Amino acid sequence: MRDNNKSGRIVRAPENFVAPDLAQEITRDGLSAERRGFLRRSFMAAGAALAAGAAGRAAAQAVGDGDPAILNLPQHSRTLGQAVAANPYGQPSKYETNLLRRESPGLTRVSQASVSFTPLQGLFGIITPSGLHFERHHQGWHDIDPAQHRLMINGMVKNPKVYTMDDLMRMPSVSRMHFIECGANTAMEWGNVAVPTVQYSHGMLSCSEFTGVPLSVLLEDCGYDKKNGKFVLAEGADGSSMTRTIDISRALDDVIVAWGMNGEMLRPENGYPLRLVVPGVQGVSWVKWLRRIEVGDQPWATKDEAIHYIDAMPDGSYRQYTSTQECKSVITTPSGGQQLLDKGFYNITGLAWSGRGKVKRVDVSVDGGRNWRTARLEGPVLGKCLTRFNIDWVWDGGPCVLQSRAIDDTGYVQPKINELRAVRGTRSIYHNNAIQSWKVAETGEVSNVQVY
Ligand SMILES: Nc1nc2c(c(=O)[nH]1)N[C@H]1C(S)=C(S)[C@@H](COP(=O)(O)O)O[C@H]1N2
Ligand SMILES: [Mo]
Repeated sequence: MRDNNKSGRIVRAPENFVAPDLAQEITRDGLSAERRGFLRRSFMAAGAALAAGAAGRAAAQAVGDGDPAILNLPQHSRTLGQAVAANPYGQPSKYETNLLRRESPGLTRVSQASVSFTPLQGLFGIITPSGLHFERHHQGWHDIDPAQHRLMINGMVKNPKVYTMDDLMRMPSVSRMHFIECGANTAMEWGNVAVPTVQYSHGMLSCSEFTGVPLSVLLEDCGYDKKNGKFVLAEGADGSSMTRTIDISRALDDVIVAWGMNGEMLRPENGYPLRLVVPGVQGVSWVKWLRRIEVGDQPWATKDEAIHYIDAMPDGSYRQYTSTQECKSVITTPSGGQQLLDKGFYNITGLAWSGRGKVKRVDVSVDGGRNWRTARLEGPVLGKCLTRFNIDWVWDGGPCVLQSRAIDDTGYVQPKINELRAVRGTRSIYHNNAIQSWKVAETGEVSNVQVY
């Protein structure tokens, strides 16, 4: 195994960057005992291990080794199980209770204006279970009575209208799978390594199937001013006065006024009964508890676009109205806080996405970016949606650095952290789409590092 320290500078997370209660969470975080076991059990069976290379030691036992868990008929094979509808709204197994969205202690002063992060390290495929969708509220969430909720469309329109939920749900609807990423995802990592796990570094990211009426249908219905209507403003019904400007070409393209998420109504935390879905655009524009759309001829310069959600540039200026989430990827297993239990075969897996279209290719390096191999993309590969990738790897037990690099169908290549810093500086909060590095130590411990 090469010593990566010779060419790349590897900076370990300084211990004091992890708040004490956060440090405590790392041990509880993400991996249940079962899932840790999964890392060990994911060694391939004998035949495949041979194909994967001589280093792969088959971890599964040969039949006849006498494992009592397979030789003895367990209680559940000999008794009557529970009745249907014992649990009318299904819940995860009691063995999976460690998989939770989590708040980063001390990140914000109050929990009503905060974030809970999706546990990416424990999820498969591309869909985020609705109960684990990340949350970002500026003024807390409400469970709004849909019978009382209204959507008004006004401004530069011939016929301003107020819609009830029933009115909206009678209209022709579409269902599409899209990711949502907060513009501040990975914000803590601009200057240095700051958080221990992928849940905290990348967990302001979720992906769902959303159902609703295209905004273009509603704008047509109200007779928007096709000559002078250049922008729309979306406004939420919570106390945060959340408002964002969206240009009309995007509004007419793929924006959805959505009530459905993963086959059921939106969860209250995610905007029930109505939210805007703005594919490829940072989360803040996905206005929740949507109550008003105004058509206008110029951007509104509201607080959430003039002084918040702006990019601090290295020359001291600020960039407003950045919206598209650039191409990005991250390895979710193995990732920070996880532990490889033995050398041998592993299937490295992660997520890639682009706010500009489809993911074309994902490369994976296990030597800190010197050599790259192309990963498998698991289907479906959809535009402005998460794409799951995986690649086989035989760990020889030596220290190494794992990275993924995504390329989208515009040809844009996800940058290294130092490349991004060269053009964006380090004072920024938003839009950090740099390549993520995970260091695997000889002990099998995986930690967050930055490799230049
Ligand atoms: N009305 C309203 N809409 C809102 C917000 C909010 O606080 N109020 N937060 C925004 C931000 S910053 C993000 S990242 C996304 C988060 O959506 P989620 O909570 O469903 O993950 O909602 C956006 N829409
Ligand atoms: Mo956000």
